[in-house]
Amino acid sequence: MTKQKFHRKTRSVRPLLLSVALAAGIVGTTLSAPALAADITVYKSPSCGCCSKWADHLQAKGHTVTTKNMENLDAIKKLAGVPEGLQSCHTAMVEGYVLEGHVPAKDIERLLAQRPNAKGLAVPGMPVGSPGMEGGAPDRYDVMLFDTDGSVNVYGRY
Ligand SMILES: [Cu+2]
Repeated sequence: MTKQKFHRKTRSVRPLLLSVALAAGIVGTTLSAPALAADITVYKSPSCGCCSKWADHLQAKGHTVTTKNMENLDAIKKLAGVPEGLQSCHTAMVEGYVLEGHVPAKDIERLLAQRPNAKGLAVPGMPVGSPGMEGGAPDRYDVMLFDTDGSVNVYGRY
């Protein structure tokens, strides 16, 4: 009698666990919430519209963005160690990494999951079609992984 009761209980627990996992986003790939929501600080000039659009893109992907407006970004880029050839409109920080320019959230999420030994990611210039630079015929562009020793490698291709 007691054994039968136990069996009945375990059978009903399984579907419950599955639905909890689904609700938490553990099961299923169609949910848009990122595995890890990151805190990203964006340094931009107050008049930069595409910088704000990039921040909107990150927020739309579930990340928390803090924006710091400043007239001159040279100091922050130097402090962050962004190589001159990789510079763009805005510079951002996330969990010890530097983000320069219109880096897609997807690559930031991969960076935070893989945690490579590097300084950060950059999308040099402002390619059309990158997040925050929508409109017009999209350019092809690369997301670059850069390090303090001057090494630069392709991290993502678009
Ligand atoms: Cu821009």
